[in-house]
Amino acid sequence: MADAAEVPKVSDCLFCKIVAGEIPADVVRRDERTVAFRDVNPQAPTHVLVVPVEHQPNVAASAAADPAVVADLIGAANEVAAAEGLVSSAAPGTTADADPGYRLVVNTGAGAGQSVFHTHVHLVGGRPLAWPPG
Ligand code: DGP
Repeated sequence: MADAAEVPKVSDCLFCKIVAGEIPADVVRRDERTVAFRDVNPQAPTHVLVVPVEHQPNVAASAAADPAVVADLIGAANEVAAAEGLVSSAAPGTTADADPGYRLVVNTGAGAGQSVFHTHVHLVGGRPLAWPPG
């Protein structure tokens, strides 16, 4: 893997520009391989996007190029969830009040609602979340 500083950004990619600091964002976590920032159009009290530094158009491409990045994204999302108070010490499966939890969503493809074609994981939480999603 190249160092983050050596990874070429895709010049017209919005999230590459956020990763590079060229477009402002409310960054809540950053390491050498991932950046997490608040969604500009939040759908819940916590709505954070976790993106890889290395540009790929979607999670399938990221997994093909570097499978470890998928674990990096989920690990980073869980850390942000904990920082947001969404990770409970209650036993899994207890009531929603005791274990409010969070949801990770990875829209993959325009038909699934993907609108920014740089891999990203939505971390959503802080309110009751219905299933199935829309
Ligand atoms: P998706 O539809 O799954 O590709 O999600 C893209 C998300 O990106 C969407 O929830 C809105 C968010 N978004 C779009 N533009 C910006 C931006 O300029 N800044 C931030 N922070 N979020 C953005």
